Amino acid sequence: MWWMRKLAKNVGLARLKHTTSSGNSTDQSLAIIGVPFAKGQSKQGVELAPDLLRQRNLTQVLQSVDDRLVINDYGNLKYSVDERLLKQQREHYSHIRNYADFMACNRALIGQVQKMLEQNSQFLTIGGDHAIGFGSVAGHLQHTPNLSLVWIDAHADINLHNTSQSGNIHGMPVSFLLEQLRGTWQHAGLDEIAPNCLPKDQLVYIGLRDVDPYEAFIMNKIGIRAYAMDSIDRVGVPKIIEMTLDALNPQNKIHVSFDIDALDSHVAPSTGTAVRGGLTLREGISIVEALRDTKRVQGVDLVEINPKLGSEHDVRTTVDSGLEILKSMFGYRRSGAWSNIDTGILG
Ligand SMILES: [Mn+2]
Repeated sequence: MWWMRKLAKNVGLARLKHTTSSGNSTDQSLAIIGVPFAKGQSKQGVELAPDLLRQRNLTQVLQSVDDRLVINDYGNLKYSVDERLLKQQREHYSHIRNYADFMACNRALIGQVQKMLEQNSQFLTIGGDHAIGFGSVAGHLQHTPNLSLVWIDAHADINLHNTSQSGNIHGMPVSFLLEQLRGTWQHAGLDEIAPNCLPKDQLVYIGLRDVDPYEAFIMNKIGIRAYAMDSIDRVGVPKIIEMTLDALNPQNKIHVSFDIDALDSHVAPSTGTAVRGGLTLREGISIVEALRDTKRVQGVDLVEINPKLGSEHDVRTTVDSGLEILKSMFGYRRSGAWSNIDTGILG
């Protein structure tokens, strides 16, 4: 397959760059990892998204935004489940579906993200369901402890093992990341696999509109900044962006975890837990543009695109929306850009 050939080429390139880099190179390089993980929820199909985005010319689309960006596609993540994790699942987390798979996949992703950041200036993780947000952000935190997280989503994904109604672990990844909730996962060995965690004041949610009662309680109790759709309606996206950036430490790098269901189901219908009344595509683009313009975004996730849900047209619409978000995230300017052209034309 073409992307595997490209992968082999790019891995060679990344190594070369890594070994010859003087350490202060201004080269921008973006690592891409696909994580075809679907066991955080119950619908099949979300595991097809990484390869579908590649077929829809993901790298070419990003390259067209910035021709100086070096893009290194690391292919799709592989993992294997060991007996120790199955034992943990049986003993402590039996009501969570696929806990052992979740942990095995995220452990592998934590290592992969650290490796990619040693070799590249930025990375993009493509899901899969949002359960992989744990490994993607946790890996980022192990490489860059001073990190801020913007979680753009219809859902808060902050359930605990004892508050989740469904047992679907894609509704829990944030609780694995937060310093203040570590104690609730005492059997998960988090201090061993991801000792650096996120302080609650460096997390901002944008786009919420379907939050469980226990999630709302937890967020309120520990004081998490969340701009749900009603806040956006009251003050508008520009103000939400301003408040988000004011809240985050300006010295920190930023991780943007973008769940496609943050967008309204009209522009992103092919997703497992679509909710009406979400962000318009323009609002989504405005938000990621503003984050990008800080020049501090170092890690991005795009998750929950499910090509098996909806019609062919629905799938195309959803993938197109995802690509628009990624384009803006990695440099596309709606007002035009001239940094790459020969400007001698006007004499
Ligand atoms: Mn989510």
